Amino acid sequence: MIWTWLRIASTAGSSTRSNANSRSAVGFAALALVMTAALFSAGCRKAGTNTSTEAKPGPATAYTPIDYATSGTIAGTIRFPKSAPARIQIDMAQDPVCGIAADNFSEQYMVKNGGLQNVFVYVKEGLNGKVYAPSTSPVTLDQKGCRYTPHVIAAMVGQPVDFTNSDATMHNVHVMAEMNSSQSMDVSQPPRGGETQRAFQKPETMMPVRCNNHPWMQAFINVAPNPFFAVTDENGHFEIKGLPPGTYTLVAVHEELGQQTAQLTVTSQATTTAQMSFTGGAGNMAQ
Ligand SMILES: [Cu+2]
Repeated sequence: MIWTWLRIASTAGSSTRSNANSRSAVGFAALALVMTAALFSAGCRKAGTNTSTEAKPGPATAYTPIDYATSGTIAGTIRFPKSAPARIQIDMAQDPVCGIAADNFSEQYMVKNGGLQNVFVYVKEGLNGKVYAPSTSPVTLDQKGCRYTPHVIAAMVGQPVDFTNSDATMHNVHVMAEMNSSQSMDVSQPPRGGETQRAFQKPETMMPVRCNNHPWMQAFINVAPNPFFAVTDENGHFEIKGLPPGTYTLVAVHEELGQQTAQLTVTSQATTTAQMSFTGGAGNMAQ
């Protein structure tokens, strides 16, 4: 009997769910059993708070601001002391558009004066639970001259990544993510068009990107857990600013050579120098 009344009252309640108190439902149930009405009323209010019309915004994520007045910097060079394998010229004749593009060379080992380019460097540990807001500025991975450019990119978790095609030929963006498998993509892009955007949700290093149309094309996407990351330039140099004073685990990841790890202490208004080397052969495998 009570169950029957509850079902009737519940039906009435659901039709008036936009009223927080659902007074008509409460009154209806009260005719039968005061206690039942009291129980139902409590339950109805609880259910009502879950509806989209009444949902209140949850507490905003408490992001830690970057305080450049008190923070420090990590800067340094990633080295590859051995002689690097020669870059190999890529035969692009299979596509007439690519065939007339500028010469294209393999980009696995980009070494200049011992400095290694395209190394993703990031702070892996030491932030003690601080959460930072991702930048809203997109990082762009373009297809130009039948190659991806830049060869290695990095974005923070939640930061948008734009994929574009500047060439007069059809390209394809095939991202082979593991941690971000829900964001994996295999998207064709028409000549000079097809802007596609993704925001990766989990930290992941060296996600391969391939073009199904041109098998030599390859790039790598890195997704950092915080805003303290960089990709080494043509001299192997990098700089990470805005770190609160503290001790950090810095990780450098290369697409072929794996990763290197260092412990560093950052102090306010100072630059801590990081020198890391890939000594050839595989280091620890990238994660
Ligand atoms: Cu392509």
